[in-house]
Amino acid sequence: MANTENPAVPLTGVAGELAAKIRNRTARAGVVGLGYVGLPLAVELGHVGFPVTGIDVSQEKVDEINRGSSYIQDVPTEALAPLVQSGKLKATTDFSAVAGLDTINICVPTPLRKTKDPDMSFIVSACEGIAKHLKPGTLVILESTTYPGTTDELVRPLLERPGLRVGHELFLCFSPERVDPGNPKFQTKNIPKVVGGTTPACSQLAVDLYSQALDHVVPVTSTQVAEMVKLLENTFRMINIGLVNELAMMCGRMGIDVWEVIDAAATKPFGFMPFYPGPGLGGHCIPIDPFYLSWKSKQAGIEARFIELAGYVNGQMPHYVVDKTAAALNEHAKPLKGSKVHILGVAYKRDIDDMRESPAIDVAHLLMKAGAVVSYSDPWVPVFRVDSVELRHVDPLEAAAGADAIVVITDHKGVPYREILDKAKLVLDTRNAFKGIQSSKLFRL
Ligand code: SAJ
Repeated sequence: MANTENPAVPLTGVAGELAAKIRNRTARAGVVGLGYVGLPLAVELGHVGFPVTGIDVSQEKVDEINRGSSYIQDVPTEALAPLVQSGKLKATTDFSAVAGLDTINICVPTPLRKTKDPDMSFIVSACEGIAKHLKPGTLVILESTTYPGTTDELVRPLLERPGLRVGHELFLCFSPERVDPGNPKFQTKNIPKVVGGTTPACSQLAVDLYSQALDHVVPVTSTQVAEMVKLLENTFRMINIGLVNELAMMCGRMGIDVWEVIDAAATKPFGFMPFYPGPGLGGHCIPIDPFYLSWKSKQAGIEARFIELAGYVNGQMPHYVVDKTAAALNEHAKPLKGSKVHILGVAYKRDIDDMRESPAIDVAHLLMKAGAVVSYSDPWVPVFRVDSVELRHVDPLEAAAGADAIVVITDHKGVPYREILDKAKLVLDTRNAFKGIQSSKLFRL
């Protein structure tokens, strides 16, 4: 049971009836979007007894869930299967299921367009599907990361109509998803859940719902605050990564070991949080979320200069890595053109299989454009497509001896780095995977 900070708001009428169903866990819960956010949430709600209906546009995902099989790394099939077999959790592509739901969590993607503008098409499509079948007495919570104002300015008009007034017959909230794929310590159940409602009754109902399934619920006073919380969290990371990437370039010019600098700074027991340079910014959150904020702040007449600058610096890192590779090969009198360059690790971060926005894609593209012959090893990623070329994972020890240069892009655990260095001609380490190891063959960011 969660500890909630705010005293309960007295709920009567439609809200009171819904609150009762939530508190006795007979409320029929719906989750729209069954990805790395939606499926774990659906399982947590099912685990505490709610009948759950997952809705997704992918028939393949729906079929796999209804077979009791999980396609999400953080949701073991052993956790999903019993819920499906008992009938507690089912999935469908049919939005008419909304008519039988009391609560609906919207967990659909919010990518960026090529123009770095928010792509709201998934939210709009989900809301249009929901609106067709929405009944009075339903709680709708948007979880997709988005700009402040989305819930009240975009979602509310799509769902609200006479007899479905927000705060009366319809209850609308925003709650940022904070899922960190692959995190062994923090998963959906034990990550504090921020939630803000359009009205106090909306907020209270969402607090009641999350409190049944999650360990800690953090109510805030509006949907805009809740939307902004998530953007601050991830913009904070993106800008600080940009700072250390710029510091790495400075240290490179000054012959200072940036990794040693950061490790020593991290001994400060207060007022400092270490971030580490790398080959660029990958993933589905950090490179994207801040641009939702800069887009909205531009409309408010404020230039988000930190975000734009950090975006530029982080975007330069793949080029910086390729320049460092060329410089290292130059030490061996080898041009980049025609050299065999083997990449270690292509997923966007350590110990996961996710390739979204991975800097490895940019680095490999730039290396190929410069005429290098690129190969890679990544135990998590069997196939790596770069431009029109399909590369396949090869054993790093087999590749090490034949490569003119090895470039560490993602430092997965369990890779024989020491043995690779012994066999390699030269190694450029962009992740400090060879921490504490000195070798004339070893180059660092
Ligand atoms: N990165 C660096 N240097 C760093 C940290 C990260 O270059 O010091 C790179 C990573 O290699 C990766 C990218 O930035 O390419 C993003 O890394 P991330 O550690 O931020 O991982 P994500 O993208 O999975 O971010 C998620 C976020 N979770 C949510 O949005 C719910 C983020 O808020 C979390 O803080 C982060 O996981 C986490 O802490 O693992």
